[in-house]
Amino acid sequence: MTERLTIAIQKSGRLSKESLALLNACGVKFSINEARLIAHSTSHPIDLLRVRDDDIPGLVMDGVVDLGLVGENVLEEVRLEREAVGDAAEYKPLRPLEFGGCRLSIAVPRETPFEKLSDLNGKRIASTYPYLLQRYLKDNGVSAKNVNLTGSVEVAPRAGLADAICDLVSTGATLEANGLVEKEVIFRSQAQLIQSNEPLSPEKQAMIDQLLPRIDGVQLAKE
Ligand code: PRT
Ligand code: ZN
Repeated sequence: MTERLTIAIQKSGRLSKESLALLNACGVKFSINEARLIAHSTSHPIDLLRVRDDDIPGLVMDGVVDLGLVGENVLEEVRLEREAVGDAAEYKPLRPLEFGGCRLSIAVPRETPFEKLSDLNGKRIASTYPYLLQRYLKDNGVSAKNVNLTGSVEVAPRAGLADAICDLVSTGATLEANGLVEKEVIFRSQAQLIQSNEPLSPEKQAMIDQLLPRIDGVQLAKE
């Protein structure tokens, strides 16, 4: 029996379309059934696992899947969290991917005076990225409190839950619409292709060795 390479991608969200399109452009074809977690390639012995983006780093780090396509923001946040609790947190970075670009930034309400990062000392900052945020604050000698939210971070100051936020920004329209001003970029991100650290069979390795130059070709052609 041929071994099947498994790749985790985001099921539905900002990375889904481009993840599938990249694989497709590399000649790896799928016919997706929206209701299914797994999609078998119609052209290669490859299976897609379609999951929430937050689950992708852990699946790769635990060796449950061979490859994953995920935003570096989520990847690094999960890595820091797993490291902190002693779970496996290793992976092989294979390629930066030319989509999913964004930045994780600290923003404050328009009317809040803010001159320097240390103005946040003793303040509450709402975020979905507590580990990236705390690492940045610590590196810069600032001590602030995390208010951990899984969504609606941008409304936290108005709701009286926090003094500032730390959230992903791409165009800046969401900050603007919520009366917030971006003050400090703490992490720049794009999607990345990663591999599990587990040893792979020669068949699977051969498939990856074939896939990588194709990805390079597709990305080069786009430039
Ligand atoms: O359901 P699942 O957990 O899989 O999806 P999700 O809702 O957690 O993630 P999703 O689909 O929103 O984003 C997936 C990944 O896309 C992120 O982890 C980033 O790597 C990348 N990405 C790129 C972004 C953005 N740009 C982005 N702008 N992710 C989120 N946003 C959000 C941001 O949180 C804010 O609410 O868009 C809003 C800001 O956008 P602007 O354009 O108004 O600045
Ligand atoms: Zn998510």
